[in-house]
Amino acid sequence: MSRVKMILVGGFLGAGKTTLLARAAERLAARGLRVGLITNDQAANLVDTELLRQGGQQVKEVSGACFCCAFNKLLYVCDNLIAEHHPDVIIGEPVGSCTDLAATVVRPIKRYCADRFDLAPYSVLVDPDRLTETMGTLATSDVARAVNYIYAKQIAEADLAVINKSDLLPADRLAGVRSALLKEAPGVAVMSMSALQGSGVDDWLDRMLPGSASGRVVDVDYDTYAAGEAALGWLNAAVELSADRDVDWRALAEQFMRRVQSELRQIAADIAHLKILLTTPGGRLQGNLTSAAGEPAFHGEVSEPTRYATLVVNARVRVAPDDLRAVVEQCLRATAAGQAVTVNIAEIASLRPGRPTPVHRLG
Ligand SMILES: Nc1nc2c(ncn2[C@@H]2O[C@H](COP(=O)(O)OP(=O)(O)OP(=O)(O)O)[C@@H](O)[C@H]2O)c(=O)[nH]1
Ligand SMILES: [Mg+2]
Repeated sequence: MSRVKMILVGGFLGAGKTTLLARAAERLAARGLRVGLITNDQAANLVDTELLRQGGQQVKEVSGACFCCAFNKLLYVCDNLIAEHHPDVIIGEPVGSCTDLAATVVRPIKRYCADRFDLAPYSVLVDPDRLTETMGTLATSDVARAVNYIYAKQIAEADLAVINKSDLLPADRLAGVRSALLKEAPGVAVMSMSALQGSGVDDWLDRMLPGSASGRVVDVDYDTYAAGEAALGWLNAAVELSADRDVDWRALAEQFMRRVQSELRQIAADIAHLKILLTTPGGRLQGNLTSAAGEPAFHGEVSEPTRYATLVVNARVRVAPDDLRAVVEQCLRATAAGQAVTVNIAEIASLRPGRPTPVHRLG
């Protein structure tokens, strides 16, 4: 049996991992290769899974724990993908608040699964604005320091640090971002790309397909790591929306995102990533917000008015999970009421990620 190429794409929440998975899958298909994708989250109802699936990709998810804590489930899901779709390449996206993957996933795959998987260099995506913000300002609290700690460790363990969103980066800032990265991870290979626009994605694949992961294990203090993860409130919800006349779904989605942003701002809750996927019988609209002060970005179309839609909401915010849930539910109901839309929250989970307990740790 020939080995399946496996590519893991790490990086903090909102860095562009899912965008890269979608773009890379298209580029690999154009090269005649079959691709399977694996998403990962602390809970079910993932925007990422739904988005990639609706984009026509073969996707499976590991939900309920990160790849390192659900290592056997990751292998199980890979086996299912291989049995059902015979991929040449599997690309996996670990949870964006996760680190220590070199020791807990990369090295275990290399040691125990070398006969089945050929693991590519471990890539970590970096959002230039978040890097500047995280590394450039002094953290003012233990919580902020713990979140920054995760961010720094993610970069330090990369085989390849990928500066993403290069389309937003003036040429004169690239050198500064590169040197900030090298400060965190001396000697790490660095490249830049725009996963959204596609520039650099083929170059990246040309490094991934023939390359091998090394597993650059770094020291990780699990108390600080756990404190950083626990600082983030997590919310996943699946919602059904209906009305007795056609609805302007785009307006509703935009109002909802802006309302949540404004409410969270009022309680000084820092947004790591708020993402939604609104699906109607004729279209879909993705909304992302990756900072408290940023502008929500929308992709897709729901121009045909309809009476029904489904909405998946995923929020990762530095706030207590109960408060996050209260804000999301209240904003949802207020926005829907404004357009005479009925809301049925089919499933909702809000939580704090538990302490990471990896199945393996090969230092
Ligand atoms: N301008 C620009 N935006 C990008 C690029 N890549 C991703 N984005 C945007 O960044 C936001 C977050 O992208 P995702 O791909 O969802 O990020 P992620 O790393 O998967 O986030 P999590 O799953 O929450 O960890 C979305 O609005 C994307 O459209 C890029 O190359 N350029
Ligand atoms: Mg993602």
